[in-house]
Order: sequence, then structure tokens, then C-alpha cells
Amino acid sequence: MKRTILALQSLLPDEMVKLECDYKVVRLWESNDPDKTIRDYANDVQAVLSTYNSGGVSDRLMDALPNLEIIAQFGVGYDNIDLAAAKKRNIAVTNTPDVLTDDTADVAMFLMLNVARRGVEGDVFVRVGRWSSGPLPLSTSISGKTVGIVGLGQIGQAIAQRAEAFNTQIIYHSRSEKDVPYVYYDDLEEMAREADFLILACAGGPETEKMIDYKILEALGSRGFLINIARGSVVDEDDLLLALTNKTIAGAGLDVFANEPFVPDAMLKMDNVVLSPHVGSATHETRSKMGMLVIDNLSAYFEGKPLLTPVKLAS
Ligand code: 8YV
Repeated sequence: MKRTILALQSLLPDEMVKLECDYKVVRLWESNDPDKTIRDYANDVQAVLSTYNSGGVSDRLMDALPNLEIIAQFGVGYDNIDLAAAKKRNIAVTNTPDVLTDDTADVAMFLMLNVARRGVEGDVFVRVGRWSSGPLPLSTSISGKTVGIVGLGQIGQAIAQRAEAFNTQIIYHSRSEKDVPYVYYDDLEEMAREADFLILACAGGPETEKMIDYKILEALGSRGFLINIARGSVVDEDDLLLALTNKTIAGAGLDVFANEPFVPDAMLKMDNVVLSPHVGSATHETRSKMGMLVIDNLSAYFEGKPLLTPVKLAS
């Protein structure tokens, strides 16, 4: 008999076919009454397939699934999974690092180039016929500037590599100093003061919650740009709105928000902001690789083999 997986969201069609070949997949996102569906399959479910924007895997959900053995997250971040609750129940957790690194770093660069060089603004400017009335206001050079990266994990390092190719100087702040040729700042505020572009590439969760507040934005200064491809929770969004409104910072390029998919109304009207709908990993190629990694982790688990990309549960 096939094992049962509770899927909070779909994989791409090809990977979904593969998954459904090997498992009975309960498609929770299609259910009109998710609580009832969970109750109906409670004793059968051995695995949960979760994603960042599917509501997460709480202590309560784990409680409702007494035979749950593994949570396979479709994403690198797992701040929507209660890891302590998983550990307590001896539930394994996996994620999908590596395969999405390049695409996510590309989005950071896309936002940085766009907000500094008025990319989106220029496109709208041409489309609505304003060009014939005069030129677009001047923009800001990237070359020769200092890029401060918050969180120098794989994505942070991929951003650093790309930013170096644009002739910028790289500095970084992270939990610990790394063996890299970039200057490390233990103090985030001090780094923000040096940076022209502050790029957030750290993990979400309680440790980094609202770490970018008004004080840090003031340190970034009126010529500085904030780029966020990490999590909306890392930024105090009210402070950011204020800093953008009163030009405490020059602008922001944002792929993630505090309350996705909702973006504060005020932000929609700002021309010093470039907005994107959480698309770091959203390419055909990467989403397919992420799906395969989810499937491979599940196979490894149920075949008693080592997990490919386990999430370390705190000791
Ligand atoms: C989401 C992400 O997983 O990898 C992450 O941590 O935030 C994204 O790749 C993706 O949007 C699917 O929910």
C-alpha cells in the first residue's frame, strides 16, 4: 500500500506526477474544508510536503498527525516550521538548499539594478508616453559602491560574487566571520553606515525578526538602498515605510514582505521602490529541481537511507 503524504501545496506538474506514482497524495490546497481533510487522513499521514507560503507546519498540525515522520519543505527557508515541536516528536525535516541559490541571487541583483538605475520606472515612462516630454530623472551608479550583505550563506555568497562583477566593494555581517575575502562587520549598524546597498540574505525567524529597524535605515542613509530577498520579517515594515517616505533612505528593492501576498498600500505609490512578488526561486528550472529534491528526500527517508538535505534540529 502506498504511504500517505499531506501536501500543503502542489509541486510542478511533472514532479507531482512522480510524487503521485509513489505516494497517496492528499491535496490539501484543493480541499474546501482543510480541517476536516486533515481529520479524515490524520492516522494515515506519514509525511507533510510544505512550502513557505502554505501556512506552515505548527505544533498543532503535528499534534493532529500522530504518525507523521517527516516534513519535506519545498524551499530553503523553514521559518514556518516549528522545529522544536518536530524535534520533540522525532520528526525529520528537510529543505531544498543549493538548487535555488543562483536564481535567488539573480533576483537580488535584478532589484538592486532596477531600483538604482530606475529600471521599472523607465519602462513605465516609455510605455505611458512621457519620454517625448523630457528625459527620465538621472539614476545612481552601481560601480564603485559598497554592497553590505546581511547573511553570508550560500545565497549571500552568490550575491557577493555577482556584485563583485559589477565593480563593487563587498562587506558583510553574519552570525560569525567566514573565510572569505570580504570585510566582516560584527556590528550591523556600523556596516549599514558603510554600505550604499544593504542586501538582506539571512534566514528568517525569531533571531532576525525586525533586525532592520529605523536605526539601521538611518545608518544606511539618504543615498542608501535596501534590497530584501530574505524574509519580510527581517525588516520592521512600518520603519521602512517611514524611512522611504521621509527619504531617510534613497529606495528599496523588495521581493519579500511582512504579510505576503499583501503589500502596504503606501508602498504601491512610491516611485523609489521596486516590488516583486516573492520570486527568488520562481523559475521553471529551479522549481523543478526543488520538487525533485523534495521527492529524493522522501525516498531516502522511506528507504532508510541518509537524507540528502536534512534541516538540523537544535540539540
Ligand atoms: C519559497 C522561499 O519556498 O526557498 C525559500 O525559502 O522563500 C521560496 O523559494 C517558494 O516561494 C515556495 O513557497
